[in-house]
Amino acid sequence: MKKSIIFLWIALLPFLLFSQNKVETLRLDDGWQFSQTGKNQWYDAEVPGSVQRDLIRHGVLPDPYFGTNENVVQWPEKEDWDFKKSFTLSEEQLNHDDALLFFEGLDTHADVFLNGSRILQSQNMFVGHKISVKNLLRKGENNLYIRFFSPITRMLPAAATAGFDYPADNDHGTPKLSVYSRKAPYQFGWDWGMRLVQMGIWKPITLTFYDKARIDDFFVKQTSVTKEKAIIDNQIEIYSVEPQPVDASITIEYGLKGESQKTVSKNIVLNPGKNVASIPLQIDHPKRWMPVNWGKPYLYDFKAKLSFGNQTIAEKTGSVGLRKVQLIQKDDETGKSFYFEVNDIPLFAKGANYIPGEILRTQQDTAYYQRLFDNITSANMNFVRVWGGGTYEDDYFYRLADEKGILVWQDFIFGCTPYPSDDVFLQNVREEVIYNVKRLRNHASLAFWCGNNEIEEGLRYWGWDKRNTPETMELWKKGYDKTFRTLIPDLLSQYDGTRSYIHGSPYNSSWGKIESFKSSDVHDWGLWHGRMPFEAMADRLPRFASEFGFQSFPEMKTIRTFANEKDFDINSDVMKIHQKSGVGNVIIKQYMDMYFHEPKNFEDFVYLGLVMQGNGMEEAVEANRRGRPYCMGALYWQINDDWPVVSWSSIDYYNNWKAQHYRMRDVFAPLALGVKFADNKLNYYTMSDYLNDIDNLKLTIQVIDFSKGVVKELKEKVNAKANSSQIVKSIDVLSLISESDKANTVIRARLSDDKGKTISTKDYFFYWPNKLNLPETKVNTKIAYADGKYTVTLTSPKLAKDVFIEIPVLGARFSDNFIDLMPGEKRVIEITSPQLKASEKTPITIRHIRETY
Ligand code: NHV
Repeated sequence: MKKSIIFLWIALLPFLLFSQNKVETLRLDDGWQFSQTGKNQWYDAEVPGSVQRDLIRHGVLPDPYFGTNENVVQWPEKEDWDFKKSFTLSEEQLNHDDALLFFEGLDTHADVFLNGSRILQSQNMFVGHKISVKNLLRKGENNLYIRFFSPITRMLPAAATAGFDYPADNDHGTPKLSVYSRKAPYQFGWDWGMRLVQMGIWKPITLTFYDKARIDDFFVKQTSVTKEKAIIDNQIEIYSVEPQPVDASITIEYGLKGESQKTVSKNIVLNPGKNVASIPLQIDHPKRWMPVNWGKPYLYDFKAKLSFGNQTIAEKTGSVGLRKVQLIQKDDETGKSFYFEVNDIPLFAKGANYIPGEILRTQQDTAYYQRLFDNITSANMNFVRVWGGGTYEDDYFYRLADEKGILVWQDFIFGCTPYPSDDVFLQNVREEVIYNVKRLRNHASLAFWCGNNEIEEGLRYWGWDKRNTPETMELWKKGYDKTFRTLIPDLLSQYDGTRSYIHGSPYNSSWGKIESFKSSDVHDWGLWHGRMPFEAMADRLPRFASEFGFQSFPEMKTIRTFANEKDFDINSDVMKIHQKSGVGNVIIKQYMDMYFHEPKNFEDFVYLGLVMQGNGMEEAVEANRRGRPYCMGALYWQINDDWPVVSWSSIDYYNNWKAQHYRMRDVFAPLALGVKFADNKLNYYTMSDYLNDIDNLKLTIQVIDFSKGVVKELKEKVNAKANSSQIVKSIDVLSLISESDKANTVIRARLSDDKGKTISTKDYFFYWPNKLNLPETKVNTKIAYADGKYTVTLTSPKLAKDVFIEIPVLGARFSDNFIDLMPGEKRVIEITSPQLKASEKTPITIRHIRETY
């Protein structure tokens, strides 16, 4: 298990750069021990980490993912846990004016003691704590002790006195306690998540010695950004430990990364304690941060320096992209728009919902985030939603988004249930909002804030009123307004003031009420939960699709990591524990009956499910993208998993792309072909994100018989209009083939540039596989083996549909997969992984649809 080091960068930043002032920061992550309270049986702890993560590491708990082990790893949630550590300090260190202990994150209910004094009572895992401890420290050995209280036993009295149960259906515990703690909801279970209610030090701890004053916060507030001018207010929060008011100066150094820097300075008087300073500046003709495909995500370096005379006391830096992002909700002739403008240009949002990447959350290291963003950009996304059932993300997440030109939709961490709204609870929420808004507000990628996931939709439409009294419903509705319509937006205008906000997602719609689609983002669960066919999605366009998705099993090599051959049955205990949606397997089977011949066995079932999810979701996403400008976004549910499980993800826990991720890459391409079949016509679309028109493109349309190959070909010159979707060619199908040929014909369209290079291809089948006359055929493979890369050449005399290439190496990357191989066509697929060795010739297997029945 790797240790996350990314926090260090942020924590140390103010101090690393000016050793002349002898600021010294110690990391207090090493040498921790932990024990169950009262047991006095101490184990080494990894910090950041969690009790459960450490118990697994020490073999006290088994691998929680394997078999039915989830059942036997639950007991630690009901116990309290103690953590202790000693550290040594020198006289010199104690001679500094102040010592600041910084707990970046404690999960969740904890009392913290230092040398005999209780210095902190933590009750919110999302809030970091800075505590001045100079008076408590001593030369030689110092002792820290943290008692973590079970969130279960701690919150039982709350549930016992509430007078009602919260409808937190995703919380797999009884009673449902997740709502009472400000703690990642998904730890309590979700419909794709195992339950592991953790405790522990989940972010780093540092101790910083400094003199005179420190910079606590540096907000580069973008008051206005246009092509001509960026107007910026630098807001700096300083804490002075000088006993008297003192003269000081602040200098802001700023400029494009790597280029010469300008400065502005201001003299100030620092009073003892907290001070705030504001330094405005203007940048003419800024190089604006642009999302991916629209230009470069330019970043400026900003540095705030605090000086006494000519001695620099403290510094803080920020990497800032100058841009304007707005959510446009305007009444129009069809309802109310819901789209984002970036630098005044409407953007079609392409992307996915992101859940925490690990149930053992602290395992997410820099490599994890790099891989995630590689998966995001490789699939041609420009948007990602950090969904409200998980956590606010680590700074590094947003930094990568800044650097790659990806926009982030940020939910506050509330989802799918009402929450308490008493004063004590709301005070806790207030601290959390302030802390996280301040932590994240400099990021260019952070596009906007959303209060929560689906709470209002639940209050209005999920039947909670049938299970609860009118008084309870009233309490929840009032509580909703207090939290999401008053408290959070008020804090945002105070602490951000540059971003759009909606109280919740969906904003004002429900998937059962098609009328509501006209004026809101929509979580359209008509597909899947509503059991509507994929085809229906084209007729249910929302203004912005912020959730919709379809489940699949992960591929066999992932299943083999947690199940044995004897468990390969959807009704086995092992498979059932890895399917958290009560209706999941029934729905998968129902859809499969609609679209495929019954598969021969479990492995074929798994394979067909992947194909169904991939092709079906491509159809749904494409409908959204063709549907712009009415519909301006497609964020599917969900990109990732937090353990190996059956879920709606497009990439499984072990980083294997499911069919869906390849299809998302195709349909999200900056310039992609789309096709809609209606009234026996095929309407071809260019769907372009580029900001310039592209002329002189060639559209080639081939009519391909499953056995005979190409029987007809048409060529056409077309243009792709900038930042839009438009029909470029309409074809009468009966001019190409007869009605009866539809079952054995595929129409392949190819868009190429003036040099003949393929930009996008689109295969159109008139039916799903159970209505097609797929020929029996054998796919021939030739494999060239090299270290790190296998190259597979595939051919087939007849159509082989949805060819799946498998290799038993977790996380191996394929240049393409789940492909249609046309009669006589040759396709070359590269498989890459550091684990591949030329000498080993790891076996590759091939599957296609006709072989499954
Ligand atoms: O079920 C898949 C996902 C969830 O994992 C996640 O919470 O926000 N999902 C489904 C829905 N929302 C979300 C909406 N679900 C329903 C609403 C009303 C009736 C049935 C299902 C995500």
